[in-house]
Amino acid sequence: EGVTPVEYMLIKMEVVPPFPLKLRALEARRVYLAAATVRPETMYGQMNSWVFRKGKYGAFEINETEVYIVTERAALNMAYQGLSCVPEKPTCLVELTGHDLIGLPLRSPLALNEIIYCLPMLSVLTDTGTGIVTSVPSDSPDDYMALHDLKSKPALRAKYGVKDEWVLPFEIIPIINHPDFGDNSAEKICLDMKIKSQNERDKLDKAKKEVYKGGFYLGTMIVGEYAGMKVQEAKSLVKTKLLELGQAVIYCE
Ligand code: A2H
Repeated sequence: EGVTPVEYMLIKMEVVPPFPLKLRALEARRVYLAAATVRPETMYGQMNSWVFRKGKYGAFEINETEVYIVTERAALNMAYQGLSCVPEKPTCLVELTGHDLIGLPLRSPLALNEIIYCLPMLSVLTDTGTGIVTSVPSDSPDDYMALHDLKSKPALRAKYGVKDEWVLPFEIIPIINHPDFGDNSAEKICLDMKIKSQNERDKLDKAKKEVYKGGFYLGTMIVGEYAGMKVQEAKSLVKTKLLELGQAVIYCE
């Protein structure tokens, strides 16, 4: 653990009813996958959410009406930040694995796609954030390659029980113009660096650093109500808006 805490936004990706059997007991509540992000301004480009298939998750009671699906570790941290029914004590209503979450239909704040699906990504860590990641393949090389793998490999979809309709209809939406890499910076850098799959960890870490540098300081929003604005300015405006609308919360670790 670092000395300086990392501040994330937890994006409330609402699970759309009817719920699968495992979540049936929660049908009277609002249930969210709580995805940790440091880039709230990219939420317009959400294409799916990611979980670690073998990861352990739980559905935790946040208040009388809301339930967040996160790792147990995150739920404990959250309980010390006012994000639990009982102070300092997480209440798990249902134990889940990543596998149980794959295929859940979600409605996510700002996403231009009305319904997106929960899918597996190998690089999702269960000891960082909430273990739930929202996917923005236009601007995140990790997200781009993981979605590319699922789209281009029918055998991989079959292996993880991913249905074609959760993946194939989704076209990447450009949301930010990057001074060096254009409107689809994740795809551009993955092509330039000849990254072949989500397993190329070292290359992907490099790619991530490279796009982020210019993107944050010099990138320009090209969709949404802040189109035309610099990413750096839009970021705090989007953050405030999501908090005001109750569509996201702050979480630190
Ligand atoms: B970011 P930090 Cl568009 N496992 O959100 C793996 N990755 C995780 C994670 C976990 N458990 N929890 C969060 N993340 C990702 C958007 C995004 C992100 C874009 C571009 C870059 C980027 C859409 N995915 O992150 O090292 C989440 O992806 C680049 C660092 O814990 C989160 O923000 O600070 C970021 O990593 C947090 O990384």
